[in-house]
Amino acid sequence: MDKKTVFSGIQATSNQHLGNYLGAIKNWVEMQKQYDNYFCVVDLHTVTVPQDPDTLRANIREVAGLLFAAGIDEDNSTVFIQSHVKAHSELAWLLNCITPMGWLHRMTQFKEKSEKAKDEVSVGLFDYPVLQAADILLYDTNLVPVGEDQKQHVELCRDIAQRFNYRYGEVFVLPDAYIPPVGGRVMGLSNPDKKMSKSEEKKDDSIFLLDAPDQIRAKIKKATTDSHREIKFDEKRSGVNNLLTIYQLVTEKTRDQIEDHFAGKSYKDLKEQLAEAVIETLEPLQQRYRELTGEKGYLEAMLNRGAKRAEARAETKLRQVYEKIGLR
Ligand code: ATP
Ligand code: LTN
Repeated sequence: MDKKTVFSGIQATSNQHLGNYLGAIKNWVEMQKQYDNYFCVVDLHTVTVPQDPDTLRANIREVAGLLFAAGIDEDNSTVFIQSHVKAHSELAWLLNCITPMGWLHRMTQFKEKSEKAKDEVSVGLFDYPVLQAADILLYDTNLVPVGEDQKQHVELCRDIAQRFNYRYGEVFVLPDAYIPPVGGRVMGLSNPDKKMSKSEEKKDDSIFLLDAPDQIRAKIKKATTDSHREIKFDEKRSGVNNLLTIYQLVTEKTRDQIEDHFAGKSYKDLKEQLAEAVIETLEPLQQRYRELTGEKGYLEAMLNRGAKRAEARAETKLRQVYEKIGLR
Protein backbone atom coordinates (compact mmCIF):
# COMPACT_ATOMS: atom_id res chain seq x y z
CA MET A 1 0.00 0.00 0.00
CA ASP A 2 1.25 3.49 -0.85
CA LYS A 3 2.37 5.55 2.09
CA LYS A 4 0.52 8.78 2.87
CA THR A 5 2.39 12.02 2.32
CA VAL A 6 3.54 14.35 5.07
CA PHE A 7 4.71 17.91 4.41
CA SER A 8 5.90 20.48 6.89
CA GLY A 9 7.93 23.66 6.84
CA ILE A 10 10.20 25.57 9.16
CA GLN A 11 11.41 29.14 8.84
CA ALA A 12 15.07 29.94 8.20
CA THR A 13 15.56 31.84 11.40
CA SER A 14 18.22 31.41 14.02
CA ASN A 15 17.20 30.49 17.55
CA GLN A 16 15.10 27.44 16.86
CA HIS A 17 13.77 26.64 20.29
CA LEU A 18 12.38 23.82 22.38
CA GLY A 19 8.84 24.74 21.27
CA ASN A 20 9.77 24.21 17.62
CA TYR A 21 11.41 20.95 18.58
CA LEU A 22 8.70 19.49 20.83
CA GLY A 23 5.77 20.88 18.83
CA ALA A 24 7.09 19.99 15.40
CA ILE A 25 10.55 18.56 14.64
CA LYS A 26 10.46 15.73 17.23
CA ASN A 27 7.17 14.50 15.76
CA TRP A 28 8.53 14.69 12.22
CA VAL A 29 11.38 12.41 13.28
CA GLU A 30 9.06 9.99 15.03
CA MET A 31 6.52 9.86 12.20
CA GLN A 32 8.92 9.63 9.31
CA LYS A 33 8.99 5.85 8.87
CA GLN A 34 5.23 5.60 8.41
CA TYR A 35 4.96 8.25 5.71
CA ASP A 36 6.48 9.68 2.56
CA ASN A 37 7.87 12.93 3.97
CA TYR A 38 8.83 16.37 2.70
CA PHE A 39 10.45 18.77 5.17
CA CYS A 40 11.17 22.20 3.83
CA VAL A 41 13.22 25.14 5.09
CA VAL A 42 10.86 27.89 4.02
CA ASP A 43 13.32 30.65 3.17
CA LEU A 44 10.80 32.48 0.96
CA HIS A 45 8.52 32.78 3.98
CA THR A 46 11.45 34.07 6.00
CA VAL A 47 11.96 37.07 3.70
CA THR A 48 8.42 38.33 4.34
CA VAL A 49 10.12 40.36 7.09
CA PRO A 50 13.50 42.12 6.59
CA GLN A 51 16.59 39.87 6.77
CA ASP A 52 20.29 40.57 6.55
CA PRO A 53 21.58 38.57 3.51
CA ASP A 54 24.62 36.99 5.18
CA THR A 55 22.70 36.12 8.32
CA LEU A 56 19.92 34.63 6.24
CA ARG A 57 22.37 32.44 4.31
CA ALA A 58 23.83 31.19 7.60
CA ASN A 59 20.39 30.58 9.11
CA ILE A 60 19.17 28.53 6.14
CA ARG A 61 22.14 26.24 6.64
CA GLU A 62 21.69 26.16 10.42
CA VAL A 63 18.04 25.14 10.28
CA ALA A 64 18.64 22.48 7.63
CA GLY A 65 21.50 21.14 9.74
CA LEU A 66 19.28 21.00 12.81
CA LEU A 67 16.68 18.91 10.98
CA PHE A 68 19.22 16.25 10.05
CA ALA A 69 20.84 16.49 13.51
CA ALA A 70 17.44 15.88 15.12
CA GLY A 71 17.21 12.59 13.26
CA ILE A 72 15.47 13.26 9.97
CA ASP A 73 17.12 11.00 7.44
CA GLU A 74 17.38 10.89 3.69
CA ASP A 75 16.08 7.33 3.46
CA ASN A 76 12.70 8.28 4.81
CA SER A 77 12.43 11.99 4.11
CA THR A 78 13.14 14.61 1.50
CA VAL A 79 14.67 17.71 3.11
CA PHE A 80 15.08 20.77 0.91
CA ILE A 81 15.19 24.54 0.71
CA GLN A 82 11.97 26.13 -0.56
CA SER A 83 13.60 28.65 -2.92
CA HIS A 84 15.49 25.82 -4.66
CA VAL A 85 12.19 24.51 -6.04
CA LYS A 86 10.65 27.23 -8.19
CA ALA A 87 7.26 25.55 -8.35
CA HIS A 88 6.49 26.91 -4.87
CA SER A 89 6.54 30.54 -6.05
CA GLU A 90 4.73 29.72 -9.27
CA LEU A 91 1.89 27.89 -7.61
CA ALA A 92 1.62 30.61 -4.95
CA TRP A 93 0.94 33.13 -7.73
CA LEU A 94 -1.77 30.99 -9.29
CA LEU A 95 -3.40 30.42 -5.90
CA ASN A 96 -3.22 34.16 -5.20
CA CYS A 97 -5.53 34.65 -8.13
CA ILE A 98 -8.29 32.53 -6.61
CA THR A 99 -7.89 33.45 -2.93
CA PRO A 100 -10.20 36.19 -1.63
CA MET A 101 -8.44 38.94 0.35
CA GLY A 102 -11.09 38.54 3.05
CA TRP A 103 -9.84 35.05 3.87
CA LEU A 104 -6.34 36.42 4.51
CA HIS A 105 -7.63 39.32 6.60
CA ARG A 106 -8.95 36.76 9.07
CA MET A 107 -5.54 35.16 9.76
CA THR A 108 -4.64 35.77 13.39
CA GLN A 109 -0.91 35.37 12.81
CA PHE A 110 -0.96 38.20 10.27
CA LYS A 111 -2.91 40.39 12.65
CA GLU A 112 -0.37 39.76 15.41
CA LYS A 113 2.73 40.14 13.26
CA SER A 114 1.52 43.21 11.38
CA GLU A 115 0.63 45.06 14.57
CA LYS A 116 4.29 45.74 15.27
CA ALA A 117 5.32 46.87 11.78
CA LYS A 118 2.08 48.70 10.85
CA ASP A 119 2.49 50.50 7.47
CA GLU A 120 5.84 48.85 6.81
CA VAL A 121 4.19 45.43 6.59
CA SER A 122 5.02 43.76 3.30
CA VAL A 123 2.52 42.36 0.82
CA GLY A 124 4.48 39.14 1.28
CA LEU A 125 3.58 38.91 4.96
CA PHE A 126 -0.08 39.29 4.09
CA ASP A 127 0.28 36.64 1.40
CA TYR A 128 2.30 34.28 3.61
CA PRO A 129 -0.51 31.71 4.07
CA VAL A 130 -1.03 31.39 0.29
CA LEU A 131 2.62 30.48 -0.21
CA GLN A 132 2.19 28.00 2.63
CA ALA A 133 -0.83 26.52 0.85
CA ALA A 134 1.27 26.15 -2.32
CA ASP A 135 3.96 24.31 -0.31
CA ILE A 136 1.44 21.83 0.98
CA LEU A 137 -0.63 21.31 -2.17
CA LEU A 138 2.31 20.68 -4.54
CA TYR A 139 2.98 17.30 -2.89
CA ASP A 140 -0.56 15.87 -2.58
CA THR A 141 -0.02 16.16 1.15
CA ASN A 142 -2.32 14.22 3.47
CA LEU A 143 -0.90 15.32 6.82
CA VAL A 144 0.77 18.52 8.00
CA PRO A 145 2.44 18.09 11.40
CA VAL A 146 2.69 21.53 13.03
CA GLY A 147 2.32 23.37 16.32
CA GLU A 148 -1.08 24.70 17.32
CA ASP A 149 -0.34 28.19 15.96
CA GLN A 150 -0.40 26.84 12.39
CA LYS A 151 -3.82 25.20 12.53
CA GLN A 152 -5.58 28.16 10.97
CA HIS A 153 -3.12 28.26 8.06
CA VAL A 154 -3.69 24.59 7.27
CA GLU A 155 -7.45 25.13 7.36
CA LEU A 156 -7.07 28.02 4.94
CA CYS A 157 -5.01 25.76 2.69
CA ARG A 158 -7.92 23.30 2.61
CA ASP A 159 -10.32 26.09 1.71
CA ILE A 160 -8.08 27.25 -1.15
CA ALA A 161 -7.73 23.69 -2.42
CA GLN A 162 -11.47 23.16 -2.32
CA ARG A 163 -12.12 26.38 -4.19
CA PHE A 164 -9.64 25.42 -6.88
CA ASN A 165 -11.05 21.90 -7.23
CA TYR A 166 -14.58 23.27 -7.44
CA ARG A 167 -13.64 25.74 -10.14
CA TYR A 168 -11.30 23.65 -12.28
CA GLY A 169 -11.85 19.99 -11.32
CA GLU A 170 -10.14 17.69 -8.82
CA VAL A 171 -6.44 18.52 -8.71
CA PHE A 172 -5.54 18.99 -5.07
CA VAL A 173 -5.65 16.59 -2.14
CA LEU A 174 -7.20 18.16 0.98
CA PRO A 175 -4.67 18.06 3.82
CA ASP A 176 -5.25 17.68 7.55
CA ALA A 177 -3.18 19.34 10.26
CA TYR A 178 -1.59 17.02 12.78
CA ILE A 179 -1.19 18.78 16.12
CA PRO A 180 0.48 16.64 18.80
CA PRO A 181 -1.77 15.84 21.79
CA VAL A 182 0.95 17.20 24.11
CA GLY A 183 3.50 19.84 23.07
CA GLY A 184 1.48 21.64 20.40
CA ARG A 185 1.93 24.86 22.33
CA VAL A 186 4.98 25.01 24.56
CA MET A 187 4.82 28.20 26.61
CA GLY A 188 7.53 30.75 27.45
CA LEU A 189 9.62 30.19 30.59
CA SER A 190 9.40 33.73 31.95
CA ASN A 191 6.00 34.45 30.46
CA PRO A 192 4.09 31.15 30.55
CA ASP A 193 0.92 32.78 29.26
CA LYS A 194 2.48 33.25 25.81
CA LYS A 195 3.92 30.61 23.50
CA MET A 196 7.66 30.08 23.49
CA SER A 197 8.95 32.00 20.52
CA LYS A 198 12.18 33.13 18.94
CA SER A 199 10.95 36.60 18.18
CA GLU A 200 10.39 37.23 21.88
CA GLU A 201 12.57 40.13 23.04
CA LYS A 202 13.24 38.44 26.35
CA LYS A 203 15.72 35.74 25.40
CA ASP A 204 15.29 33.97 28.76
CA ASP A 205 11.81 32.97 27.67
CA SER A 206 13.06 30.30 25.29
CA ILE A 207 15.52 27.44 25.35
CA PHE A 208 17.33 27.40 22.04
CA LEU A 209 18.35 24.08 20.54
CA LEU A 210 22.01 25.11 20.46
CA ASP A 211 22.11 26.55 24.00
CA ALA A 212 24.99 25.32 26.17
CA PRO A 213 24.10 23.25 29.28
CA ASP A 214 24.80 26.17 31.64
CA GLN A 215 22.55 28.49 29.67
CA ILE A 216 19.79 25.91 29.89
CA ARG A 217 20.25 25.53 33.65
CA ALA A 218 20.23 29.31 34.17
CA LYS A 219 17.09 29.88 32.08
CA ILE A 220 15.12 27.09 33.76
CA LYS A 221 16.24 28.27 37.19
CA LYS A 222 14.71 31.69 36.46
CA ALA A 223 11.45 30.29 35.03
CA THR A 224 8.25 31.73 36.46
CA THR A 225 6.38 29.48 38.90
CA ASP A 226 3.82 30.41 41.57
CA SER A 227 3.31 30.53 45.33
CA HIS A 228 1.74 27.07 45.60
CA ARG A 229 3.76 24.09 46.68
CA GLU A 230 2.25 21.01 45.11
CA ILE A 231 3.85 19.87 41.87
CA LYS A 232 0.84 18.89 39.77
CA PHE A 233 -0.36 19.32 36.19
CA ASP A 234 -2.86 22.16 36.38
CA GLU A 235 -3.63 24.43 33.42
CA LYS A 236 -4.56 27.23 35.78
CA ARG A 237 -0.99 27.28 37.11
CA SER A 238 0.58 27.99 33.75
CA GLY A 239 4.24 28.22 34.82
CA VAL A 240 4.48 24.93 36.70
CA ASN A 241 2.17 23.24 34.20
CA ASN A 242 4.50 24.24 31.37
CA LEU A 243 7.61 22.98 33.17
CA LEU A 244 5.88 19.67 33.87
CA THR A 245 4.70 19.41 30.27
CA ILE A 246 8.23 19.95 28.98
CA TYR A 247 9.43 17.34 31.49
CA GLN A 248 6.77 14.94 30.22
CA LEU A 249 7.83 15.46 26.61
CA VAL A 250 11.55 15.06 27.15
CA THR A 251 11.34 12.07 29.52
CA GLU A 252 8.33 10.42 27.84
CA LYS A 253 6.94 9.46 31.27
CA THR A 254 3.22 9.55 32.03
CA ARG A 255 1.62 12.38 33.99
CA ASP A 256 0.90 10.06 36.92
CA GLN A 257 4.48 8.84 37.05
CA ILE A 258 5.71 12.43 37.02
CA GLU A 259 3.35 13.61 39.77
CA ASP A 260 4.31 10.61 41.93
CA HIS A 261 7.98 11.27 41.29
CA PHE A 262 7.74 14.91 42.38
CA ALA A 263 5.37 14.36 45.34
CA GLY A 264 6.79 16.18 48.37
CA LYS A 265 9.62 17.73 46.32
CA SER A 266 10.27 21.45 45.79
CA TYR A 267 10.19 23.67 42.71
CA LYS A 268 13.98 23.76 42.99
CA ASP A 269 14.06 19.96 42.54
CA LEU A 270 11.69 20.19 39.59
CA LYS A 271 13.78 22.85 37.89
CA GLU A 272 17.06 21.04 38.44
CA GLN A 273 15.77 17.73 37.17
CA LEU A 274 14.03 19.36 34.23
CA ALA A 275 17.24 21.16 33.24
CA GLU A 276 19.20 17.89 33.27
CA ALA A 277 16.51 16.10 31.26
CA VAL A 278 16.46 18.86 28.64
CA ILE A 279 20.27 18.86 28.43
CA GLU A 280 20.23 15.09 27.96
CA THR A 281 17.72 15.43 25.12
CA LEU A 282 19.60 18.20 23.33
CA GLU A 283 23.17 16.95 23.77
CA PRO A 284 23.12 14.24 21.07
CA LEU A 285 21.38 16.64 18.69
CA GLN A 286 24.04 19.29 19.28
CA GLN A 287 26.81 16.74 18.84
CA ARG A 288 25.41 15.55 15.48
CA TYR A 289 24.87 19.15 14.43
CA ARG A 290 28.55 19.95 15.01
CA GLU A 291 29.62 16.83 13.12
CA LEU A 292 27.54 17.35 10.05
CA THR A 293 28.06 21.08 9.70
CA GLY A 294 31.78 20.66 10.33
CA GLU A 295 32.21 18.54 7.22
CA LYS A 296 32.41 20.89 4.25
CA GLY A 297 29.91 20.20 1.49
CA TYR A 298 28.12 17.34 3.30
CA LEU A 299 24.97 19.24 4.15
CA GLU A 300 24.89 20.96 0.76
CA ALA A 301 25.04 17.59 -1.03
CA MET A 302 22.06 16.31 0.96
CA LEU A 303 20.10 19.49 0.24
CA ASN A 304 20.84 19.24 -3.48
CA ARG A 305 19.54 15.69 -3.58
CA GLY A 306 16.49 16.82 -1.61
CA ALA A 307 15.73 19.66 -4.02
CA LYS A 308 15.94 17.33 -7.04
CA ARG A 309 13.55 14.85 -5.48
CA ALA A 310 11.11 17.56 -4.42
CA GLU A 311 11.28 19.28 -7.80
CA ALA A 312 10.35 16.15 -9.72
CA ARG A 313 7.17 15.75 -7.73
CA ALA A 314 6.28 19.45 -7.56
CA GLU A 315 6.69 19.99 -11.32
CA THR A 316 4.24 17.20 -12.13
CA LYS A 317 1.58 18.84 -10.00
CA LEU A 318 2.30 22.31 -11.32
CA ARG A 319 1.88 21.10 -14.93
CA GLN A 320 -1.60 19.77 -14.07
CA VAL A 321 -2.51 23.11 -12.54
CA TYR A 322 -1.39 25.09 -15.62
CA GLU A 323 -3.42 22.80 -17.85
CA LYS A 324 -6.56 23.05 -15.74
CA ILE A 325 -6.41 26.83 -15.69
CA GLY A 326 -5.89 27.04 -19.47
CA LEU A 327 -2.33 28.32 -19.42
CA ARG A 328 -1.07 25.29 -21.40
P1 ATP B 1 8.35 31.47 16.33
O1 ATP B 1 7.01 31.94 16.78
O2 ATP B 1 9.17 30.94 17.43
O3 ATP B 1 9.08 32.50 15.52
P2 ATP B 1 7.27 30.14 14.09
O4 ATP B 1 6.07 29.34 14.33
O5 ATP B 1 7.03 31.51 13.54
O6 ATP B 1 8.12 30.21 15.41
P3 ATP B 1 8.83 28.14 12.62
O7 ATP B 1 10.25 28.07 13.04
O8 ATP B 1 8.64 28.06 11.17
O9 ATP B 1 8.25 29.53 13.06
O10 ATP B 1 7.99 27.03 13.35
C1 ATP B 1 8.25 25.67 13.11
C2 ATP B 1 7.24 24.82 13.80
O11 ATP B 1 7.29 24.98 15.21
C3 ATP B 1 5.79 25.11 13.41
O12 ATP B 1 5.14 23.89 13.16
C4 ATP B 1 5.21 25.79 14.61
O13 ATP B 1 3.83 25.56 14.73
C5 ATP B 1 5.98 25.12 15.72
N1 ATP B 1 6.03 25.94 16.94
C6 ATP B 1 6.50 27.21 17.04
N2 ATP B 1 6.42 27.65 18.32
C7 ATP B 1 5.90 26.62 19.05
C8 ATP B 1 5.60 26.45 20.44
N3 ATP B 1 5.82 27.40 21.31
N4 ATP B 1 5.08 25.27 20.82
C9 ATP B 1 4.86 24.27 19.93
N5 ATP B 1 5.13 24.37 18.61
C10 ATP B 1 5.65 25.53 18.16
N1 LTN C 1 4.13 28.98 8.66
C1 LTN C 1 4.86 27.86 9.15
C2 LTN C 1 5.98 27.44 8.25
C3 LTN C 1 5.48 26.80 7.00
C4 LTN C 1 4.78 25.56 6.90
C5 LTN C 1 4.53 25.38 5.51
C6 LTN C 1 4.34 24.62 7.83
C7 LTN C 1 5.63 27.28 5.75
N2 LTN C 1 5.06 26.41 4.84
C8 LTN C 1 3.83 24.25 5.05
C9 LTN C 1 3.64 23.50 7.35
C10 LTN C 1 3.39 23.34 5.97
C11 LTN C 1 5.42 28.23 10.52
O1 LTN C 1 5.67 27.38 11.26
N3 LTN C 1 5.68 29.42 10.86
